Amino acid sequence: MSIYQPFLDYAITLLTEKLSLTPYPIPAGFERKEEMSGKGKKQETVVTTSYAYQAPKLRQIRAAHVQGGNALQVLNFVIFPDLNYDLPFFGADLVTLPGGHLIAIDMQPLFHNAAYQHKYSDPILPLFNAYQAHLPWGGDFPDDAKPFFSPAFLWTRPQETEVVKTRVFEAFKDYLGAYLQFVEQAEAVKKPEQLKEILASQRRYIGYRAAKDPARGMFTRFYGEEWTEEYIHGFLFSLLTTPSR
Ligand code: DBV
Repeated sequence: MSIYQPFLDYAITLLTEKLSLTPYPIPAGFERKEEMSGKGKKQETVVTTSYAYQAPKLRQIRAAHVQGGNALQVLNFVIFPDLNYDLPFFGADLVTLPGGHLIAIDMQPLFHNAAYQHKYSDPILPLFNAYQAHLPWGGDFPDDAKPFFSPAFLWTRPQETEVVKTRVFEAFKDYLGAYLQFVEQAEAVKKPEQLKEILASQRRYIGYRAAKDPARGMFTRFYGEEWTEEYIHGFLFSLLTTPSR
């Protein structure tokens, strides 16, 4: 079984319990994609499955799960709030490649000011500090990505798979639980000025992530350019207005 299947199962079960989840459309042909990759003994089937839901206050909850054998496992899980809430994004990028594991978990901020940090980062700092003691900072990451992370960004490159299955899984659960508390407390924004800023910030985030998706190379190799660009722009990072509910 994939290392990240329990993460996905946990998240979907928890969200189903706590929220009124309904399906969010996945474009045809993107629910599941499977291709053979590599040659000879190194041949592996790479399967990518997609999951998507919506809930009150949350316009898209979506996951992409890539399974290509022991040395290629990815779970990218993002929650995009409705455009009339100032909630951060919940972002988890859990990546296992031949070189090791790469873990990014954060409540990705819409704004960088003291009030926003006080509201959405400070409450997470105790969790962050507790986990960082065991999950050391993962080192450099792209400068232009920095505006999209919070002071509670858990970014680490564990050597041991066991650490992913234990500490990282615990961190994922705790961050997701804390996120759901924010969601519960969140109240709709009414001020037109603020709504405009939220929309602009969500656009910046989506634009950046679609443009700089670190999985672009991998997906293009496995599934070709056309599929990959459609998947990134039409599903992973898109600002479709959700169907009315
Ligand atoms: N990353 C995604 C999606 C993925 C995915 C949708 C479905 O956004 C996978 C798959 N991330 C993925 C893969 C790699 C990374 C790396 C396959 C490895 C790429 C490689 O080594 O070839 C956080 N993810 C990374 C890196 C970071 C993140 C910082 C290292 C990139 C680097 O060093 O160049 N999460 C990622 C990120 C943002 C975020 C960049 C920006 C806002 O939220």
